[in-house]
Amino acid sequence: MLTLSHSTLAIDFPMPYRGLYPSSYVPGGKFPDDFIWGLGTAAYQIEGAWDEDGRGPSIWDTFSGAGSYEPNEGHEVKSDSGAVTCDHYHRMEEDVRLMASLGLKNYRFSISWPRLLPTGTLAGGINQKGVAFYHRLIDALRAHGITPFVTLFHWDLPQALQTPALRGWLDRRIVPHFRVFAELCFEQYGDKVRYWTTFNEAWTFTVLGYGTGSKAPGRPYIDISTFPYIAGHHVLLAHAEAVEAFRANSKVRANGGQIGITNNCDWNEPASSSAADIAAAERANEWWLAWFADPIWLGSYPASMVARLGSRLPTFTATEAAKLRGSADFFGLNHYGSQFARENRNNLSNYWSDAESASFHTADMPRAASVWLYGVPWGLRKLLNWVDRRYHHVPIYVTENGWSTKGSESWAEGVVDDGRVLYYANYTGEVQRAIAEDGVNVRGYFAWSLMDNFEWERGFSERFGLVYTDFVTQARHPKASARWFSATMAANAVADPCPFLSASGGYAAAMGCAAKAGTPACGEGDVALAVAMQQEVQGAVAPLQVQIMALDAVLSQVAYMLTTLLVLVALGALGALLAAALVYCRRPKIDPRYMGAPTSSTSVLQPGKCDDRFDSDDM
Ligand code: PNW
Repeated sequence: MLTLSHSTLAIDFPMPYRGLYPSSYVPGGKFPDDFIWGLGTAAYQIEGAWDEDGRGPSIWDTFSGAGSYEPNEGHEVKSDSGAVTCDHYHRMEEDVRLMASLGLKNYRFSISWPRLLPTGTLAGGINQKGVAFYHRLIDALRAHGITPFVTLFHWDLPQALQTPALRGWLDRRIVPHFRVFAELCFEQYGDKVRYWTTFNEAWTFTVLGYGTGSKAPGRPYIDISTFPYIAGHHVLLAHAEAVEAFRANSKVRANGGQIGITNNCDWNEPASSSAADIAAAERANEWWLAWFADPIWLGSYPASMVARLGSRLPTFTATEAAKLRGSADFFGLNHYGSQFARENRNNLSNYWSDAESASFHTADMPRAASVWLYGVPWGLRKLLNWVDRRYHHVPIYVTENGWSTKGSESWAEGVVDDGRVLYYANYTGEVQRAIAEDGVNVRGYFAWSLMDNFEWERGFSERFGLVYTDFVTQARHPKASARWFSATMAANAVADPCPFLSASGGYAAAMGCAAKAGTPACGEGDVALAVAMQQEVQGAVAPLQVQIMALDAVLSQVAYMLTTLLVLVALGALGALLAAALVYCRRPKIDPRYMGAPTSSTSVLQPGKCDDRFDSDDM
């Protein structure tokens, strides 16, 4: 049993903290007995069936170009939309069986608002087939012993609520519409679902959806100076309304329902120990996370934002602030990577410069396939500590954490995901330390994502899944990371990554796996490369030497591929020969003994058999 005492565990990290990756690593850290492990998805990213069974269009259908819609200019991978994606709508039962086979006990997913309310409102009618779909999903999960964690809004706003007449989250009139949708969900599923979150990542869909336009709705609804703050304000008001409805609902009350909100944040680490940089990093964290969390847990926007933004930041009435304060039972936190922050004074009026903080990454931060994602495990521990202190030891669920690889990977390549295994081993290790050593109240951890899916404006060009999705055949292939995660969930402790790493990837050696019994042996070249990668991080080896070793590894990779090709060609030739021989042998033959007139008891044409031309019947 872990004994945690918050008051005695006020650990301050050195500032700045220069962590290495992987820094030190001790697998095996135990989690509290009631710790919740899970995997997550979002409706638009996996369901497909965008225009089936009465579903209405969402802003992501129009943004990504489903059906005959023209993709928005902010949508990067124009060929990819969410029209089909993982086809989960038709493969739901099979996917739930897959989850059960991984030993999953908790599953986070979202409900598609336009599948329930095709025009977003009750006036447009309730789509009963959509309602039934989530009943079937929830029932299937429960039948497999999997607890559902439901998100009401994961970005797929009904298109009918994003028009020139009602401009989505920019229009205050959306608040009651969201409340009605939330009430419908509580009424339908409240007796079966205990854990709810109102919104997923208000930061992302307000800043990127209404600020830069790289997410829906994008153009023409963007203005980086004011729109994120206006949209964010309405999201907060809608959250408070939904929570009020939740707490008034007898079904969810009888079921012991809990509700929260999921916000996201990278960790911003001060670039130096100067007071200016420390303050700039603090502002960067406030502009990202406290923006949405302070009103809920502390009752007002952060003072730094109020001071800087003036009239660009809407204000809450006393009644609204009171309704918001305390409107969450837990703190949902999505976190992927970290960066350094330094002071950057300016007079601009732009979300990105408003915090007067400039961010940068260093060479020791490994990069994922997503341009914004730099793996820095210690950043999560620091962020958890920051949330714990600012929000008075609030119960935290890490609702997303994950690592992306390239969409072009074949399934054979994709399932060997050393980088992801190590990302998770390191990040869950930091969560474990935040709980056991720092006393942070972390209740659960959901890895993102169950399977590769539609990665928003990046389409299928990035894979975040623990299970590989073949988007042509719709086959699902669990990756090494899924096996590692199963082991971790089962042990309720960070599983040793060694048995899950490929022998040839280089990481196994860097992690010291080769030295352990029963782990994959690493080739010598791989060991050298892995060690060089480690030393490069520590500045001990000139980068050129590392490049040469990397080149060496690439060359051996090419040699390996060529050898494989040769073997395949040889096998092909052998196969062709065998086939020819078979055809030759099976050709119709005339037995030499019957070259004369056939008799009634024998047949002229014998079915050919290579080594058995005359069997006993013929003698
Ligand atoms: C989250 N950023 O999005 C979402 O909740 C998921 O739906 C998504 O698939 C996942 O993370 C991976 O992208 C984010 O730029 C998108 O910092 C962008 C950022 C953060 C989160």
